[in-house]
Amino acid sequence: MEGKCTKITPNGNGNVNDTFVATLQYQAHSKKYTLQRINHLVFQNPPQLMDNFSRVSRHLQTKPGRCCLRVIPSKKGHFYHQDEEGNYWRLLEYIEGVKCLEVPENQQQAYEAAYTFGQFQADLLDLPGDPLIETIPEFHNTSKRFESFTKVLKQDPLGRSAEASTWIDFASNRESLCFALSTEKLPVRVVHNDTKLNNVLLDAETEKGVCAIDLDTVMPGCVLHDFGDLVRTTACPVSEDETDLRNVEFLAVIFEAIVEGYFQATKDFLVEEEIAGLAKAPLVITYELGLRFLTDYLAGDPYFKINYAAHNLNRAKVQFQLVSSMEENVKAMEEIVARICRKHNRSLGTG
Ligand code: GN1
Ligand code: MG
Repeated sequence: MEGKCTKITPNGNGNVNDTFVATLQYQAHSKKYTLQRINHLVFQNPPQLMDNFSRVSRHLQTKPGRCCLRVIPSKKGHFYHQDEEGNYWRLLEYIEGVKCLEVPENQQQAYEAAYTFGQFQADLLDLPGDPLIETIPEFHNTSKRFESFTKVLKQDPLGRSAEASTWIDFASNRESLCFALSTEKLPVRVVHNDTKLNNVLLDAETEKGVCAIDLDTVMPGCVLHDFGDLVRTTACPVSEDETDLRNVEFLAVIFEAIVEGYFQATKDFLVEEEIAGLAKAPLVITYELGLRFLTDYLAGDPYFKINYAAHNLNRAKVQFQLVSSMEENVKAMEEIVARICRKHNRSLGTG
């Protein structure tokens, strides 16, 4: 790769890494790249992370017709570059003609996002070689997240617990959700682990799914966490950063589109026990995120980037409000999953 970097502009709104678009000029041509600084407090071993990332990317490139994030190697031949201050950077091909959404505008977009993440899982069923490294161990261990919450709550280092008491009670009363999925009995597969709606690219014109992005947490895990996290961020009319809780509600019609899209891509490999968890997974993962935001707020915001003092508390409230709305819709969710299973001649499983 030759040329001179002529422009760098911030891009995206990730809560952990920093993302930029870098423009390189070579003679009369200019080309865009995605430049990212990896948060090495969160990801403690960036070289290992980039090993996972590049293995997944190269594997996806062997699948006919698939688009995926391609990593540009450094001059030293690594898939990352470490600067003098110890920061880790990576450069990715910039994909043109795409968009990503904070909230869906219609069911079709939700279907496409779900199909794309489902296909991502399907494509990685035959990833060759050793298992991927766990970039963040116990990432979706909800019980461990609950333990961290109770530990910080006990210490209450900034005296923030009084202000959050309603939501602390909400979280404490639902500890049973930590055990709702029995993930230890489910197959371990290569999954994405961060399937927010804005981590999937859609074609800007046709709105067909293009590819999953943000491959930092791709590692061995459970398909239900991917499914649940997509529902969490898609079957709700507002984003995680909403401040008016009256706008937070679970949207069953969007859920239905997600189940359709996800099932279309995964129905040939999901086992019954996985299918049996589809209706519960969104509740668990939404609760888990609520716990994580609340824990970070109580601890003084060491993990998620914030824009204002109570940002993480507000994020926690949104998640817990959505949990409440999902609780009211559990029956409807079960019926939708059952109906779509029947349509595809798959048995619902017993869990
Ligand atoms: C973080 O950085 P970003 O926005 O892609 C977090 C996810 C959360 C998400 C909530 C490594 O993802 O687990 O679901 O924020 N990533 C990590 O917005 O913790
Ligand atoms: Mg991420």
